[in-house]
Amino acid sequence: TARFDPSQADAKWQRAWDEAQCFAADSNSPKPKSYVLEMFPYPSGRIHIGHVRNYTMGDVLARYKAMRGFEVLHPMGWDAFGMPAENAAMEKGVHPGGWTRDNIANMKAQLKRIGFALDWTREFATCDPEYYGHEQALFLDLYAGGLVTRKQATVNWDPVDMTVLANEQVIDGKGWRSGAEVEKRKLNQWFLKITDFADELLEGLGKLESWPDKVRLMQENWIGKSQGMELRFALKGDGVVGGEQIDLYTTRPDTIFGATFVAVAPDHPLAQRAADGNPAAQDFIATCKRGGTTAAEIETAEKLGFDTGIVAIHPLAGGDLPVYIANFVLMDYGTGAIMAVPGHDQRDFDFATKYGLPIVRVVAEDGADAATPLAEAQTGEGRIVNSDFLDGKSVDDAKAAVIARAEDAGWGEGKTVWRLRDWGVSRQRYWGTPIPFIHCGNAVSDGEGSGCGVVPVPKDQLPVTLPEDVEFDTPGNPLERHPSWKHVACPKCGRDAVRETDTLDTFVDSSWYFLRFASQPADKPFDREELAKWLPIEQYIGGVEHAILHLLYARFWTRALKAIGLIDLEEPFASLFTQGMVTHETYSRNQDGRPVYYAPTEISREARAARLTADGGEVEIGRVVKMSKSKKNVVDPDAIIADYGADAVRWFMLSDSPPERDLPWSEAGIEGCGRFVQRLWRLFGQYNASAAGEDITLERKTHQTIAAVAEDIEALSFNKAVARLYELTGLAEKAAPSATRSETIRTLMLLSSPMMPHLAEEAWSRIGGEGLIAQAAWPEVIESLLVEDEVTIAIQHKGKLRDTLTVTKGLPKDEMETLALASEKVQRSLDGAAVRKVIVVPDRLVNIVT
Ligand code: ANZ
Ligand code: ZN
Repeated sequence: TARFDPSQADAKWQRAWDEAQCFAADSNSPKPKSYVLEMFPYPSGRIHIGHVRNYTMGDVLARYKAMRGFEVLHPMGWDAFGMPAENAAMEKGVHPGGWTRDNIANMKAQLKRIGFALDWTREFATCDPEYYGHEQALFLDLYAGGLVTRKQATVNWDPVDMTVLANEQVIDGKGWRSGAEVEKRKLNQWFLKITDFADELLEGLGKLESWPDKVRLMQENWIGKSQGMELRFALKGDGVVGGEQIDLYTTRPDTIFGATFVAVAPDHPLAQRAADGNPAAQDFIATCKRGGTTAAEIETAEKLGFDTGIVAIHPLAGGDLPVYIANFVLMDYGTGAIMAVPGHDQRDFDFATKYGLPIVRVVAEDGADAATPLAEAQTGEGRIVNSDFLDGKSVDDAKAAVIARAEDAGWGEGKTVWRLRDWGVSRQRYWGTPIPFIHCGNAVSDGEGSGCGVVPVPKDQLPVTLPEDVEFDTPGNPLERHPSWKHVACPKCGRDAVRETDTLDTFVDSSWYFLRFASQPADKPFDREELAKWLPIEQYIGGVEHAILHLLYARFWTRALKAIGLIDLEEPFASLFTQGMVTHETYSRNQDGRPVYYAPTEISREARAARLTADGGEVEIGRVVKMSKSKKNVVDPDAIIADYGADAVRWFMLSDSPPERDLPWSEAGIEGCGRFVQRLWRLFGQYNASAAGEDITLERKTHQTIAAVAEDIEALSFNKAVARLYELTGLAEKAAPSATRSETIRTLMLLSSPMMPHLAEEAWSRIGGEGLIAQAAWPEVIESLLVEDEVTIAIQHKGKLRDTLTVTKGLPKDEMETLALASEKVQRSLDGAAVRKVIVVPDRLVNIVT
């Protein structure tokens, strides 16, 4: 037979699947349902190899599930709002919508060329007014349910781009695009009350057994439940009112006798008061604010402090503790003020060392006592020392004792605090879902001072669509500048009012898209009964970079929608899989101290060196790292599909590396896959329906492979499934023609079809297989062929081996005995002697005693 030609076969079968509507999920099907989903892509321009790996895994599972008799929902769409579209608008003068639509068209064509079994009838982009209109409706429902608030929040404000920046967009205190010094501003922002669900979201993690442990742990840390105590120290000093107290939060009340000073955040009211009329304090606070804003940056920054001159009184020991302003204390955690215990907290230790404050040991680990000096903070377990009535207690007992004492005396109580903050969803950007509210009053120019305030857009006026005619030539939010868009009549009183010009964080769009995939009525976001048919998602697959935010937000939306009575689901993703990255070495040359990278296609690679094809000169070979545009170590999916065909690329994505590990791209690897495609094709060509004869060994191996590949796919161990298919292919190649061999070849078509669907379809059609292989059933396993079911047993008489017999494994004792006694050799040895006893060891031996 001729070579398999993907350039013909791929397109042909993709068309056949489309025409047969093979992958359109029917929610009315009587079959059991299975919802397989990969994280939908951002339409940045091109599909990259990471997408290909991600979607290939989901595709194999979806195709396999369909073969197992499930009605499979495997949809695809576009996470289409966001900053890159506006950046493109600013840089290239194109409209964000047009840019996005073009990218979607390109990327969709790319996905089609890989032959994914996707239900394109359910495709949507989050920038479709229909989709974001339903999102606006849900936002209003959440508002009505008390889960949306508007409050003042401190934001990073870029004064040049005139926009709020996320923490990640502030680099060394400067805006990532403008390079301008970022200011902290207090602005009214919209929030979703995720903190109402902190406890549930934490508890729920315990039930997500099919999630990777590392992802659960990351979410747990992000939610950050901390059991501690809030306590109050009395204050004295300049400017302090009599009886005034300061609120502190600690997780270590047991160390209270080790507290040697108090520290407050730079934006704590007490710090503000100390700065009043004190230029040195003002300078200090300004310095603190210039530092990075993330918790990680604050942790690692050098400790800085300013003595306010205010003094706090220790509630148990009675001594004076100076109150410092400290850069490592955060205003929005706990109470924004701490009792500092340098002996047992490293931050406090560093600070005390720098400012010459006392360090007192109050916990002694094994081998230490009250007098053992501290070279660093002791943060482990131990017995309490130097602590009056707590001496000798364990850490836990001492915590309880201090809380009890404080609650009695009224200066403190046990308290749980959370690291999780409400989710600020306001973005001062154009390319996002408009937040469906109208402001009546304050900003109105009709002379009237006040109006109706913040008014929801009536649902029958949704969607609030984005205006098309916007300009990106000036910084700031185009919605704010648009001449007419924001001016509307107040839905309540009819007077002039203005629309909210903030749009929603794009993470909102991806928090419920999986619901809309399952059910798409025109008049509402989803239909509850339809959702119940498909959800929860049986398998969700995506990158670990979404371990925290996207997955937590989606879990929160699901619970929030349940709380307001819209759905019946608690957790959207029954099982989660995070795949590894596709990696490649990098090629670069040093130019003026900076690396200039070259693409693999520009390189000729030798055993130890790499040369730039253009000039033949050597380039440096860098480490094997994630493929990225900036390092140019990317391969273009289109190019490799053109070279090797979709099936070879799919096969490569599944081979060699376990799916959770990184997959190093190699030219040799993809070439090997291309060769295997042809090898299978040759074997498929040897199918002969009229071959006769049995081959029990091959039959056994075939059924073992059917069972094992099924297990591997269900466990997402694709590389193992691939290895088994290699093995069976090798055996079938070597086997002599027989009916069994033809059956094995046919089975191989079915088993390989989730991975190499085009090749399998082509082979299937040539042997006259019924219908499309994509719709064929997974081969039945004959259970009895799974076990190596014959064993050789020994038969002894008078301590000597008289005969061996091959019997079925697990043969009952009495049958073994009967067979043994029936042996001619045994009868000869017995020579008529009376049998006194027969000892049978199952599957091993029969010992006859006379
Ligand atoms: C006294 C103490 C002694 C503390 C000790 C720790 C160890 P987690 O567990 O992460 O919740 N803290 C409290 N509020 C803070 C804030 N706004 N900014 C910075 N640090 C703050 O951390 C709680 C601990 O972090 C608290 O317990 C407090 O220091 C500090 F041996 O109080 B501890
Ligand atoms: Zn009004």
